[in-house]
Amino acid sequence: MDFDVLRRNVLEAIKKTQDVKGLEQIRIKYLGRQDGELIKILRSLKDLSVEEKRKLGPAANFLRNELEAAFINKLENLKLKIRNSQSNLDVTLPGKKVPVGHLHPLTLMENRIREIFQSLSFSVVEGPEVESDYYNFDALNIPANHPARDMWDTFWLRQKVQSSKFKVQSLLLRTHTSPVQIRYMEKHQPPFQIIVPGRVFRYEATDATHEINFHQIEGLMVGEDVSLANFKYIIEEFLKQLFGKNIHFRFRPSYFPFTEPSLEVDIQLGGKWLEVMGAGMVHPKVFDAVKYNSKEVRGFAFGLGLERLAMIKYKIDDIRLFYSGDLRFIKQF
Ligand code: FA5
Repeated sequence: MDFDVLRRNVLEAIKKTQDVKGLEQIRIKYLGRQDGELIKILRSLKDLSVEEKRKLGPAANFLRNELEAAFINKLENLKLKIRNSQSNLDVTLPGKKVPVGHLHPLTLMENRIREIFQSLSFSVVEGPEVESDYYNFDALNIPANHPARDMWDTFWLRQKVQSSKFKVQSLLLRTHTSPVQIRYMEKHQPPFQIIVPGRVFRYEATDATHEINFHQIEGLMVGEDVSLANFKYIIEEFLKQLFGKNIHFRFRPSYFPFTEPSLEVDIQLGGKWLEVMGAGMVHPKVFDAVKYNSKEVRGFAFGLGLERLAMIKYKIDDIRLFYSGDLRFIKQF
């Protein structure tokens, strides 16, 4: 058969067919590997003379490529038509909801606490998570070998630092936000009132109310006439704004080396008292460490547990849920 005739026939057939099945039949008829018309021609080439082969061989290959491309092209067109005919676009249907991310309950809680204290004229200050033992302990009246160091199980770092102010300092992951009190007082003069939100770390066994990695918000108010009565007023105001007027809480005497007197605040959760905050009047030795005149200034300090307050607010009975990464938990907030 003449190449031109074959070419015309095939292209004509491709053009006419309107479905994938028919197209496939045409492909098998002309380009099929077993008995396709073109294959038959290619096979018959072997009986020709070398000269004829040279002439017809490339022409036959060229034709095969051209026809194959025409088939593929037609197939794509047919598929597109099918897809278009199937998409019954109904513009009156409601749109698909785009999933929007949201804040972690601890972030929500921290934002709310910042808001309340800012409304009470407190400024927000931050400090480093890797601390030296001077700021985490010594300056807070907890010297090396003092038994009170056992109150905070510590993650120590191997690395040490040397500075002009101190000889060699051991480094640790801060066990509370209280070291930022010292850092702030070294650089500022009273009166002031600050809060310090931040992440803290303790090398202790975890359970429903204890994590090794959690958050505290430190508070510090220093001035000439600051008293424990001021502390009680601020904390009552804070707790009422956070939880509402009917919140049950209690102040309980306690001990911290950097406050005197010291106390703790508990809130009821599921019939039990949950400790949410340590506090007290700043110890004169702490003022000495930052070179304040401890006879002239007074202040109160507190450190509250962010997770514990979020547990009460959102009625969560296990602290470990905050860090579980479980979306079923997170999506509820
Ligand atoms: C302190 O860390 C003191 N720095 C608080 C303080 C500041 C006292 C200023 C006086 C003046 P304490 O170890 O009790 O204290 O921790 C304070 C709060 O952090 C606790 O009341 C509790 O709410 C929370 N907390 C303590 N340990 C954990 C833990 N493992 N997991 C979760 N929350 C904890």
